[in-house]
Amino acid sequence: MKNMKKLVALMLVLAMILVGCSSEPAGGNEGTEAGGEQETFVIRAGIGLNDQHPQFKGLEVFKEYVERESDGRIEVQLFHSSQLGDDIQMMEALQLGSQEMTCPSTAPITSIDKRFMAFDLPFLFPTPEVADAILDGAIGQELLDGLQDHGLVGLAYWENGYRHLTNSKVAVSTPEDMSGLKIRTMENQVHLDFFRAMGAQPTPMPFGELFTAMQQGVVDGQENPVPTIYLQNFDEVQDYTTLTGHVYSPFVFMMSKIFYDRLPADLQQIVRDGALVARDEQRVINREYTEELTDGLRQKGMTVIELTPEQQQAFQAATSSTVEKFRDEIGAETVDRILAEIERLSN
Ligand code: KDG
Repeated sequence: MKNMKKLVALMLVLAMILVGCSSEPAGGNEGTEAGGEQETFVIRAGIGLNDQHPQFKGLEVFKEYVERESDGRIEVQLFHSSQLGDDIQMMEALQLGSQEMTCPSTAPITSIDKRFMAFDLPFLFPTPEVADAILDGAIGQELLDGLQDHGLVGLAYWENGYRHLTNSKVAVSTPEDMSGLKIRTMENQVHLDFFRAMGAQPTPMPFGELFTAMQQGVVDGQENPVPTIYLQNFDEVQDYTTLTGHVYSPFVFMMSKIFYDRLPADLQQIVRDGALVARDEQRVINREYTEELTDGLRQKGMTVIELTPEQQQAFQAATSSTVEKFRDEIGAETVDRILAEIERLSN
């Protein structure tokens, strides 16, 4: 019996090695140029959210653009709902060259470059327009460029959006109401810190495990933007949404550097342009959905709590120590430049 198990395990490993060896040519990424034919490439782009989410709509725009502009030399295959793994696993696959594209929130990218923690600071961006200006400006670009040292090509910031709290226990309108609530957070030190500061018990976990964790009562709640709460049907396992808007969450649309370096220059440019075309449309769709679906949550039966300016202020006050705590770890220069830029753009 033991030997049988060993044999099966050995066969599985062999099968995986064989699949691994044959998948690239079959996927077309080795390309063909025989007989004057041009090289062809396959991009597998994976995300954690489902195919109803504006993030997936962004991927569809990208696919349409790249396949059209490359005249079929690039095929883009789309995978949603963590079919290819969670954010961290997919970034690792990009680094190894075994997957071509993904689009994580900035929060898990901090395991690769701590400067991205700057975007996780609570109550940082006052409006989406200020966020756009900083992300699409010099600072945002420097951070994207830095990913090249880690085997990733950061192409553009897309929008996840302002994150809000949901839970199954209590109608939260003050930080005190959060006392003892078990809240799933993204895998990110800044998020863990400010949820502790609000009095909650944060539990980091990948997005793909979240719904079941709420269903089984492993956590009482979570935090995500409105389109995610609505489109992932969190109302089935959560009763209350509090519009805390405690952090603005960007996505980074990125490519494996190993794969990018294999593309001819004209296709690299098409990929770069497509990422920006898709960014612009994705942000528009995300903002429309955010507006429409906030009321949709009420229609689905959730209690939606809008905070008064005083209540909002109480959440900000509770988390005000986070910036100082993380300034050096993130890099004081990065934090100060971002804060100065926000100040300039807000006046
Ligand atoms: O596709 C993106 C998701 O994997 C993830 O980043 C969504 O905001 C998210 C979360 O809470 O994990």
